[in-house]
Amino acid sequence: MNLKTLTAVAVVGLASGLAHAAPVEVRVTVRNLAPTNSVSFAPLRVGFGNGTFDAFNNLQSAFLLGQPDVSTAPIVTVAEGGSGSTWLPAFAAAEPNATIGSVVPSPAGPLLPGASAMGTFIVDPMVNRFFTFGSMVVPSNDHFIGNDSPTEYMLFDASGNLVLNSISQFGNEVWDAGSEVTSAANAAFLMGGVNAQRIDEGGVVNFNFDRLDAFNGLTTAAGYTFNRQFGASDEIYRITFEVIPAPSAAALLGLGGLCSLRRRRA
Ligand SMILES: [Ca+2]
Ligand SMILES: [Ca+2]
Repeated sequence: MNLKTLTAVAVVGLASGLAHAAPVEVRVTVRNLAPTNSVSFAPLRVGFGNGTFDAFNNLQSAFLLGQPDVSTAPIVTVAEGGSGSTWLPAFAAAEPNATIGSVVPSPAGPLLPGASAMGTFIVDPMVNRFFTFGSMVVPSNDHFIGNDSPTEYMLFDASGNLVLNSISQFGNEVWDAGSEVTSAANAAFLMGGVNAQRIDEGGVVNFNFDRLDAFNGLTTAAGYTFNRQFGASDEIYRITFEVIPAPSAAALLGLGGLCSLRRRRA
């Protein structure tokens, strides 16, 4: 968020008095903690919401949420393509006041083992107290990480204070979306894999990570030879949250004055 936006946010906050909590800027950092040559992750799709948007349930087929078939179901766009192309709009439709977006590595691409990425989001901490996420685990056909319950991760308490600093994902928290049959020929992030091809699995969302062994010894799109390695209790991914302190109102008004001064002189 640039200075002008910050100033505008502050002025709106001042004008509306104390009836609404001021939005806060939240920095989200993600880290791939999987062993070298193990899994990579697609950009993290995130939503700060009121705890109602729910794209899947354990042991049920992926929710369609308005899509014509499972191949474009919101959690399946995350799990099979890493894109969130229907997950993000479905979130926005379910919760118009939610803050949604992505944490994308720089340069854009999969988050390789050992790498980290960061994004910042403007969040109303009184209204959008819950955090929901999804990211494709690659190489795979339809594996992902994400929260089943939309109220599992409460970021802010009723007063708007940040009460959750990090979320860890362990090996046994990797899901198979049950939407696409495991096949190297149709896998994402694999040399020779054609991700657009799919064989419908007709299954349910279920915890599974050892099916990833189908790709052991194969060359990934990043050039490394895949080897799953991690076990059920190994932390493979971590999301951390920080509220970026806002400058005081007086400081912001001072900065606003400075900006006007500069504009007048320019
Ligand atoms: Ca659910
Ligand atoms: Ca599958």
